[in-house]
Amino acid sequence: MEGYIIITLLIILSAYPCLSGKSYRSDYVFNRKTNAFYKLHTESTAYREAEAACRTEGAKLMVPSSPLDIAQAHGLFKQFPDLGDQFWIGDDGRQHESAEEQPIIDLDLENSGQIEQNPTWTCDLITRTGDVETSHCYRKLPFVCKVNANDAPYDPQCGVYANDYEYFENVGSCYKIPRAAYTWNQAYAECDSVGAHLLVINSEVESDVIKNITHSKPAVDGSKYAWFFLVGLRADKSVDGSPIIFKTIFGQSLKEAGFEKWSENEPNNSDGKEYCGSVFKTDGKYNDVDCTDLYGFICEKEVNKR
Ligand SMILES: [Ca+2]
Ligand SMILES: [Ca+2]
Repeated sequence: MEGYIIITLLIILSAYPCLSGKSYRSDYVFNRKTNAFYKLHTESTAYREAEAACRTEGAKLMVPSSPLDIAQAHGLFKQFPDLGDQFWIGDDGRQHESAEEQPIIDLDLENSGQIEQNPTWTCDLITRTGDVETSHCYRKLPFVCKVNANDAPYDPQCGVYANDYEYFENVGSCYKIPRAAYTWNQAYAECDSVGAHLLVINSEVESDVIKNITHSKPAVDGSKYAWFFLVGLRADKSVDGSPIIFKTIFGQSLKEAGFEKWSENEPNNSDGKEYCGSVFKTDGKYNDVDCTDLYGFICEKEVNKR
């Protein structure tokens, strides 16, 4: 009976990591046996981008360090049977068989310039069956990120599962510009996963703080225009010429939110495609942009609600 209770308790603790004192971003799952958090990225990217995406999330491409890691990855793959058979993982420093049946040098790709430097440059992947193999790094595959529980970042002042949030006492919020260019939906999810949200400007003071932050940080690689950063504003598409009304992610009008300044000649709904909000680095005011273009973005976490 006692054993049964202990086992039940262990099952409950592993199912609810917060009860066992281990929690991380909401998009990562905890494995009690490995004491680590994992995420399967279902979108396919080249190896370098996969590495960068894991880094943005405070993790690394998973390097399988035991059969338990492989079992964890297998469990994640099973939830997505249509994703293909191969997933990027981190380099374990060992040699592996090539996953390719074709010769390593593909003349078509070489002639098209897709092979940048070394045509034999290969990266590690894991198959659904748990084999570690190698393949061309430029191929686009889904991938697995991992972070050990002891390394998983948490910022107690800002209350976020991330590093590098900066607290501004005059506003009572923490902010971060992650080093990644995402679509509006991806940016929304990224801020949300760590316990923050896409920036909503609520005052002139906050607009000034944001202007200072955007000026003090280096440009975000991959952003369509480095001077725009996505924020938590969105509008429904215009139907038959109906007015386009931007609201915050909390459902407020800009007036209700406390700041409703648009940059000059904005919002202009350029090409009829701009239904997401950004802030313009130069003046700290809003501009509408295309929700599907990649931009840097600003996450906010209120610390002292005022
Ligand atoms: Ca705010
Ligand atoms: Ca615009």
